[in-house]
Amino acid sequence: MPELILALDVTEKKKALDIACTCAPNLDAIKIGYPLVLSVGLSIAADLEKAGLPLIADFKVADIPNTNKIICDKVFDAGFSGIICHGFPGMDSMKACVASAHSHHGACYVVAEMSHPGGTEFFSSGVAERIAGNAIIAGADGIIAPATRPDRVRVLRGFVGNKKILSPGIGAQGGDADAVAALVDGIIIGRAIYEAGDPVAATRSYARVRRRERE
Ligand code: OMP
Repeated sequence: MPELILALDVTEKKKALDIACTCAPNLDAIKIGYPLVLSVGLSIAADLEKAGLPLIADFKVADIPNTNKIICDKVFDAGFSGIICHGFPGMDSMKACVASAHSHHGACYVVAEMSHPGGTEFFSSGVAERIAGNAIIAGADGIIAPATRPDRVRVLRGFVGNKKILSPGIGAQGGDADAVAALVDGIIIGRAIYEAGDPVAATRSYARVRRRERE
């Protein structure tokens, strides 16, 4: 039963809060990142508390361990309960994110393979598999894997076992929720919801997928 995670990549505070609060009953979490935080500030995390949902910070953290720790500590202190980091900087960098997340009772997700067409340029030839495996060794709570390539999600599942797979790329990027719902723990959807004429109806349209049991 995958969770439905809204990628709230809007750049206006009022719009962000309106969409978050009206769609919240049909969502499981909200992911925000650079578009919203650079537009309105990190304090949006506190503002979004009224939506009553877990907040995942998508900063795709990718630095040396010390800088990663500082970034992650700031994120969790601001009220987030999850962080997304990159795995390519290495095990020590990932571990710094995981340690910060767990010391704040939060979760850390590592990007294993990206969903856009260019995502196969460097994440191919076994790199995604290595990142996924290392993410689990580092103690991460899960990985990000592309809904645009369900076959790759299947392969990556073999490297992460029962850890979570959160999967973006549905809708605007061409991925099909039905094709990955049985394979993943969370589907991440942005434009198909926040650019819809009726975001609440768009969110509700995924209720059927949220209820689906894993095969
Ligand atoms: P939409 O394409 O509008 O549904 O948004 C997808 C969201 O997932 C955006 O916030 C992306 O930054 C994010 N995302 C990807 O699209 N692909 C990835 O490989 C990884 C992410 C992510 O880490 O969330």
